[in-house]
Amino acid sequence: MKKASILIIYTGGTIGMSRNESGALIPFDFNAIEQEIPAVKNLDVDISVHKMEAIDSSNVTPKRWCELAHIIADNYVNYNGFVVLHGTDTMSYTASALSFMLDNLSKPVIFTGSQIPMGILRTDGRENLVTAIEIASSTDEKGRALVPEVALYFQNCLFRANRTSKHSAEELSAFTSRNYAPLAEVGVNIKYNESAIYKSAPYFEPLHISDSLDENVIVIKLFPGLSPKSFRAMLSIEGVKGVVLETYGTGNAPTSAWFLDALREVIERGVAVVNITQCRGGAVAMHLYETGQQLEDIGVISGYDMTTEAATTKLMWLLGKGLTGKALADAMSNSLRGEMTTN
Ligand code: ASN
Repeated sequence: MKKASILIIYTGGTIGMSRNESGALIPFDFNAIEQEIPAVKNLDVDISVHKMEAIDSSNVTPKRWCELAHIIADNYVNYNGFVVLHGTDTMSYTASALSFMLDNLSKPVIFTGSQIPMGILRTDGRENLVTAIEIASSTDEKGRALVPEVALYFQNCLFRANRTSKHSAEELSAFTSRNYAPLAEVGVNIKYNESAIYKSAPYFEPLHISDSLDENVIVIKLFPGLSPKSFRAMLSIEGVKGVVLETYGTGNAPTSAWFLDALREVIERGVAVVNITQCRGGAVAMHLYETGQQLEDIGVISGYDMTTEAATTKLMWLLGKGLTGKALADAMSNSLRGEMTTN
């Protein structure tokens, strides 16, 4: 049987660091991956590496999401799967954006990285990388990819990427997916949770990328003490077309007139305001309390149980497609890539 071929796309982040002879951390040479990680040889997989300019993921912008989408599209027919090595800080944003931008995806795109550089003995990068490659190359008995979606592998768990957030700057299990079960759990064996895996496109449909993103989106996190002046200033930033409002609990916010009036005004001007909760787990249910109901009444869109990362990137993507009004609200409050729970 032909070996699976995997393209590793290296974008930077902590994982790509290794010690040189004098002990300093320098970017690791991913062309020599089998030298650095002998375990890769045992995987029975053909590996190629595409190196992007290595950056800390705090410097990632939507432009880079587009470059990444194009690299995947340009190489799509030649590989069985893709492993994207990315800094952890904004990995969930990039991976969420990619989940929307890659239409008809039927091959695995597995994001991973590390908390400790590859060149440090106790690195978590080695296991993350080797297992991500194994997952990206795993197929069923008919040769179809087991995980044909954008996923994120970290510390023994494979998650749907657009359900994840980085929750710890310290723990090696840096990511959580509080509102969706893992796609696989890794111990001695990799146990796939088949019913949780997203099967969007019929196998072998051509991939299509929709890469026009509208960056006129802002995120506002509510906190007791947010002043009318700062709230209005944020909402009146020139060109803003979309607001992700991080509210309390099940989507609650102050009932003060200044707050609701400011929101009503921007909504009447055509700005999309999406309500998501600041809580890591659970969902927005605006009808539950008066403090949420008032938001619903003025036309705030429910983001239900989406993460900030998914809501922000989805809003940029939908605005980039030119959606407005009801069409935008419908798309925003429905699951398009498994990013939110539907009953
Ligand atoms: N600052 C790094 C990054 O996101 C953190 C990491 O990769 N662990 O690029």
